[in-house]
Amino acid sequence: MDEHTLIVKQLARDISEVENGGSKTEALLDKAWKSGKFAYRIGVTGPPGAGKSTLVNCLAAAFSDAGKRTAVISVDPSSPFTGGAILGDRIRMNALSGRENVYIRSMASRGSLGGLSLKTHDVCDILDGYGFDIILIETVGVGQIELDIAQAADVTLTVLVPESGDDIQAMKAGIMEISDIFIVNKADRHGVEAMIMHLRSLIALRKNYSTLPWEQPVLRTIATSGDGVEAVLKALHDYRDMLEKQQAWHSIRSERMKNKVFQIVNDTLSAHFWTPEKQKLLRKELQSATSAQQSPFRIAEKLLATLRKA
Ligand SMILES: Nc1nc2c(ncn2[C@@H]2O[C@H](COP(=O)(O)OP(=O)(O)OP(=O)(O)O)[C@@H](O)[C@H]2O)c(=O)[nH]1
Ligand SMILES: [Mg+2]
Repeated sequence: MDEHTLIVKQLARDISEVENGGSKTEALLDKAWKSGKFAYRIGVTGPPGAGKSTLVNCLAAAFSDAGKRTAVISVDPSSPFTGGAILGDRIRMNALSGRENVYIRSMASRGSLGGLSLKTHDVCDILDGYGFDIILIETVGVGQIELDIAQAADVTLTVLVPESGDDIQAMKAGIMEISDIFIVNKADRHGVEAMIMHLRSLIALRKNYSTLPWEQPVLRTIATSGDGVEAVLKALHDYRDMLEKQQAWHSIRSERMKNKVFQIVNDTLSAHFWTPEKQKLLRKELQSATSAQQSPFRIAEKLLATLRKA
């Protein structure tokens, strides 16, 4: 087996280990952080079928052509199975599979939605450690979980289509806040101008989406033919430039680090706290809670009081 194949196999194993929360997770993340390398993380979100994968394909090919080591992660929070959508992505992604500097991976939720965005962070850290320059993270849909996943990224692209009016209506605040770049894909269809105007008017209404000096651009693409992809690449480049000039490139990373430390400490404290005895005490209190006319605060108080005794 050649060296490249060996590295890719090792990478796949490392990612699986981290995804499953295996015993080597900490050691792998230590090693990744030691590398001191950071990829540019690009989140791509938007409603089902908007053309996210087709666009990600175009972007990955362009980055790869420019000599950038590029990873594509497609995260599907809607299904715990490696279902049709991801299989479809895989087939289309085959256009990239001959390239040595492109790595493709899909992640499914396996039932626990909450953990998925945290896992996505860890997988990105592993990819950092392997020296990737670019990580494209595709998530289906426009729900809260997808927004969380998108926020694992340095920059978020929202891909819409001329018919996306209802999706925007449903998710208006979330979409407007997290999107750094808007794309109206399927610009070969009727209604593209109206959608662009609609987005621009919403952007104009939301003056303070970010403290960074950045105006959310609205770009049009035809991902199937590659039309408009150059402008998307330029916007991604400009955004990163802006982050670096504002010293935000580092503050994003330290903010992520802080969140991770909070999460580790909270998980550890909570795991220590919920001993079998405390769980038993909780069950006992719950059984008598209604008859004793207690609020949850009083039960929590009793449980926490055991800390003081300890
Ligand atoms: N007409 C037209 N069709 C497009 C364009 N971009 C993508 N498509 C088609 O739209 C369909 C969905 O594209 P995908 O790239 O799979 O969309 P997606 O957003 O990744 O879909 P999910 O991951 O399933 O949410 C495919 O049949 C694409 O060929 C475009 O610009 N114009
Ligand atoms: Mg897709």
